[in-house]
Amino acid sequence: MSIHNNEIANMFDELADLLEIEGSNRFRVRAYRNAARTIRKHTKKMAQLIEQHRDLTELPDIGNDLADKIKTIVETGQLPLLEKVHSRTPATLSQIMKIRGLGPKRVKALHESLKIKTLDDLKHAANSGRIRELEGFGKKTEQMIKMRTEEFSEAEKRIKLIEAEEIATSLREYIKKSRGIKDFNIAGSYRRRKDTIGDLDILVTAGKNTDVMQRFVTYDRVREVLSQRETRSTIRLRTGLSVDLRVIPEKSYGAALHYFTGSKAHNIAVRKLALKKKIKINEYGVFKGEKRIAGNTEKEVYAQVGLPYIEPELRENRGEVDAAKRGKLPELINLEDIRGDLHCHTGATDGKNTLKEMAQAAAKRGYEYISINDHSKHMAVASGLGEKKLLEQIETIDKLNETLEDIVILKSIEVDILQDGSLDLPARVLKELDFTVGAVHSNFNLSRSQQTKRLLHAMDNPYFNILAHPTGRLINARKAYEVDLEKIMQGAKERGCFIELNAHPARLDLTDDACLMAKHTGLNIVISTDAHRTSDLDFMPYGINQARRAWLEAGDVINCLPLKKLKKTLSRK
Ligand code: DGT
Ligand code: CA
Ligand code: CA
Repeated sequence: MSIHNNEIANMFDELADLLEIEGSNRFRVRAYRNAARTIRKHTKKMAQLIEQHRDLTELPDIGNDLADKIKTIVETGQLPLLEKVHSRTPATLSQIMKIRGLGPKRVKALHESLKIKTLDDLKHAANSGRIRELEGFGKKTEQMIKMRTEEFSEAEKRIKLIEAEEIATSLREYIKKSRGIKDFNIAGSYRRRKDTIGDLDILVTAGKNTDVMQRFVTYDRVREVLSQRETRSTIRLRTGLSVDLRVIPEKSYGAALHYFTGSKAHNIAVRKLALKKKIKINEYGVFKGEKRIAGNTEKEVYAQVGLPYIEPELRENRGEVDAAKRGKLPELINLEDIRGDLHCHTGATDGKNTLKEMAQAAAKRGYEYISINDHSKHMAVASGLGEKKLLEQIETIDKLNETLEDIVILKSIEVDILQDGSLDLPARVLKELDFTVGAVHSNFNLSRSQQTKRLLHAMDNPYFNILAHPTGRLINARKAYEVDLEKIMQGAKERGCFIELNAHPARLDLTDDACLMAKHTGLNIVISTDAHRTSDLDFMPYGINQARRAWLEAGDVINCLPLKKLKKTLSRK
């Protein structure tokens, strides 16, 4: 089983946190943090490098000792030093360190004087007024801790889909090695491709002598086993994520998959139909009286209530059951429908690759076009493009396009929308571009009406075409700014502009609800990755997930258009 880089990095970060709390030498602490950063950023898996006998000490900040530790983690899933530290200092303290305003000294004091180990302990202590009594804390700090603990547990409850995928990939490899394993699937919100995940719901079928449950509860990344029974167990992983595993009889697999995929609201709507037909649907099958009439596959389950198969992304009780009944389900967009990426950066600003590298990477993904949208000056990226530099880039692209055979680079920019809604570059240069993408990177705190006015004003500029990451949210890190999305969408439609569904798995800030709103407004969208390096082009599936959850079809998304039509669609004439 090959461990994901993020999981290795998390171990080093946790080690650094705990050592820091223990008052360890700060150079040592920093060495582990730097290693974590190197590993997290590395595009190849450490496991793969080791397999190829590559010298890990060639990586920045990795010396012999760290290289050995990485090898141990890859081979055993464990870091012995971290285990040793755990015997002295509870692992949960590293979670408490993540609360803004709580550094290692304070966490240490809370642990030593108040025996605080977990977030819950911390919450209780703050609520009962015990923290203010501690030296160096006071009433204000206690208030701050109380507020931030609540915020934190709210955000930490759900993790990003991409994080769940990293964890699920390792777990899948491990579980699939169990004796007698047949089917394997992850149901729940994970299968419905929600942008955040509460927990994982794994379903398997297996032969009689399977050891899958035993393997599951002894997985090396388990923090605690929350419950263990013959056909169902729940574990909590070191990352804090909990995972259910259910062993299902083969004849019930479809019914169980349907039941545990949810959503609950969708299941209820389907069961209502069943009730009318005097049949019963549960996780074991479809029953008429005592007689089991279906349950092998999901398709069978739906067929029993007179419905065609409904894609998991649609199962939110947002009208899908009714649409299915009337044969009006959408033909959901697929990754293969995408013909290009319309928001990408290069090393000219804060990207990591050259124009040519980005273009070739897009061609490799079968795209017809890619646009380059480096930042304008105002965004305070070290080298944001001013007028002169942008004109140079335009010239370079024109030349490059003459040499490229299977892809066209479109000339564009991610121009900053200033506080008053004006753009960071003059019309005389914007008109030289194929199209303009605009975005907000400052003044997130304007009032709702001011922010709305600002964005509408930006779209008044005749060269403006696409509003990028229109709400600015970063999952679990930054809330969306206040803006009247309905007005923005209406305004975009009237002006012939479009809005972006940013596929970056930490953004996806046009939520499924918002994408649905766009569809109802009759406003087409663009799905873009905001790639800062070639590998980021692979974020596209996250955008597709979100779009599918919003019922979008290829015809609702303009980067499904062939180049000629795209150009025509983008021209505001
Ligand atoms: P999550 O984990 O919060 O991201 O969301 P889900 O949808 O994965 O929810 P979860 O893990 O609580 O349950 C998985 C599925 O199991 C859920 O989507 C539908 C089904 N389920 C759970 N509890 C019930 C229930 O009480 N009634 C029905 N009909 N279905 C349930
Ligand atoms: Ca779940
Ligand atoms: Ca669950």
